[in-house]
Amino acid sequence: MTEYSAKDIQVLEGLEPVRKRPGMYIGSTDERGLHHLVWEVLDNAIDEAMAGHCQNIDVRIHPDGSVSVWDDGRGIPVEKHEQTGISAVETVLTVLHAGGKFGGGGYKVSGGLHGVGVSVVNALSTRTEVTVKRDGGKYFVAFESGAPAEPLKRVADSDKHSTLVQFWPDSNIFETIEFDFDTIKRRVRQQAYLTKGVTISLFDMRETRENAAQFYFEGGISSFVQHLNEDKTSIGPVVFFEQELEDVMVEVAFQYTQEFRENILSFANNIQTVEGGTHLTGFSTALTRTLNKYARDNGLLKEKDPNFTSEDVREGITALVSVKVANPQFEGQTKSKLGNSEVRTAVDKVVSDKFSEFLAEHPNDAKSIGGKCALATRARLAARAARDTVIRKGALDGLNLPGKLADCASKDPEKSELFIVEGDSAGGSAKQGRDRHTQAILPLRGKILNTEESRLDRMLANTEIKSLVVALGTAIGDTFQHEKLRYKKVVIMTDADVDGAHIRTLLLTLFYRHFRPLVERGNVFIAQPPLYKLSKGKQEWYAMTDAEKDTIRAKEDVKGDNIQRYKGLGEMNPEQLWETTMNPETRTLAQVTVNDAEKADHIFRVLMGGEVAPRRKFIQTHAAEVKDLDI
Ligand code: 0RA
Repeated sequence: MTEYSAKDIQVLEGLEPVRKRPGMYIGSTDERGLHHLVWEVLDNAIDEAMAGHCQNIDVRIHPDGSVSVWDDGRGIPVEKHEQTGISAVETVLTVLHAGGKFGGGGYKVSGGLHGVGVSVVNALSTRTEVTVKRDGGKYFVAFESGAPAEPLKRVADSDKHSTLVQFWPDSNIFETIEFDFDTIKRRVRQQAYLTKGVTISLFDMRETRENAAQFYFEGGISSFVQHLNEDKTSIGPVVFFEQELEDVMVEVAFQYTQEFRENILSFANNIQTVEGGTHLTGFSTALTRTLNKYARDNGLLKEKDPNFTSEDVREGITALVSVKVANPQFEGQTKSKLGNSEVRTAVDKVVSDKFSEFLAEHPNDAKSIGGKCALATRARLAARAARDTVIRKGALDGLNLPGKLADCASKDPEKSELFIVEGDSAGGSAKQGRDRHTQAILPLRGKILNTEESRLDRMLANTEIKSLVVALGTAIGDTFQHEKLRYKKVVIMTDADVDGAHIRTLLLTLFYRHFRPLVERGNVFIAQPPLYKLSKGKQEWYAMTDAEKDTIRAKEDVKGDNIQRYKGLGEMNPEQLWETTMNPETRTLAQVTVNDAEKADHIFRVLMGGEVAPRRKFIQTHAAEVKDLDI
């Protein structure tokens, strides 16, 4: 250690801010922040692939809690830097933002957004090991909490070139250090689609879930669009354009579907730009202009008809817009909005030119795409008319709270909670058990709540949904106002059986599609009623899971028939419901994330949508998971 003490101090000073305020560097220290570490390391390997130096990437989740990323790129340089006396690889691992500062413009394009660098990963890990093969040798270096632990040494000869980074996230920093296979798989798949010619393998080596996936997509982003549309009914083929224009590499793939919603993903240098930006604007403008011109020229729009709006031409589209640009400017709240104005012009021109050409050369596809836009326009006008009627009737008038709603006394949204309860009987228990100052109860009859394939106008005609919308106070669709939300917490409370799960999925889908800001701002929760009640004499225990039940049973020596399995909320009396599920002091609430809601939306589409094949596949795949199917 003595040999390293001086540098230690320097390094610790360098990385200390990261350990002090991890959120500033990786956004958060929850599950998301944890996975950010993987993205950071993976992005480095992807950069090497984008520069054309790497064909294979291998990601592993290890049983000891670490993740490793291996690539067969050039290898991080290992030679000593003249001035600092530290090797390049050690610099990259210990100096903030050092990632791209050496190597003399090795990358034509580089991510640059997550560019916080792998040193951040190092700082937030108890241990990080790097193995590099290059320059005829195999080299190894290790760090602990960002500080050098084992100096760089040449451990063997090798004629190969590769980089292996393995890190053990610090449980003192992260709320959880459990990596999620599906989350990583989604990301790996996405990156593989975006990076032509690279094969990315993913292995989950934890004993509990032997799992592997490998991704290689010859078709690049066209395959991605195809994948996204797997369980939708498509209109026309996947359209793909690719062109480099004024130093901007533009790749666009899209396909129309019979869905109502659009699903447009945009990327700059392989980094998803969730807030959009100039590439998206360019795409949307060109799409609208081109389709309007086509519709006018071909008599689809008559002289008196107004133009398609950009919403009309995006209805049902699944699109991927990916650009590579030398100096990406990332703006916006989460630095995920592309700002380069030259990109707008480039994307606009590529899409205008090539899409006009496509429409001229494929008259049948052109006809069905044009028809879809015309349908979207008619539906938009009809929905507006219907909504106006509903609003005029006063149905959404805030003053007309639904009769079934047992509102709370408090009018302060910060203090108020809305429980959406399945069924009238559970609703009764909840009304009696609640704290009437702060807790409102809205019983819904679940079966009626089938919103799939429904448009806004039809949804608002559904009394159950109307009650919910009025109770929330926010209105819906393009008149939605988050400030009007009457309850800070909106809690879905359903039975712990298959029907309950179904209704929960329905409600989550509804929130995801029509009240997304509530999900994004963390207003939506799922109540966690207990699965079991155990009793012995006058003592009682509640268990949320099977495991918990077993523990209590062993510890308290509770015999067989003193264990009650709750099938429905209605089986609990009001006091029990309050105590176990509603009392803020003792209850557990699960906050719904956009990710959860997105999953529910997907499940819902598969289960309720028009396509039969994906539904059969889903049911076959998940049949084993349905344990208590009471029919
Ligand atoms: C800078 C320069 C060179 C390679 C890399 C960085 C590099 C970094 C990572 C991170 C993960 N895998 C990587 N592979 C390569 C190239 C220097 C040269 O050989 O010219």
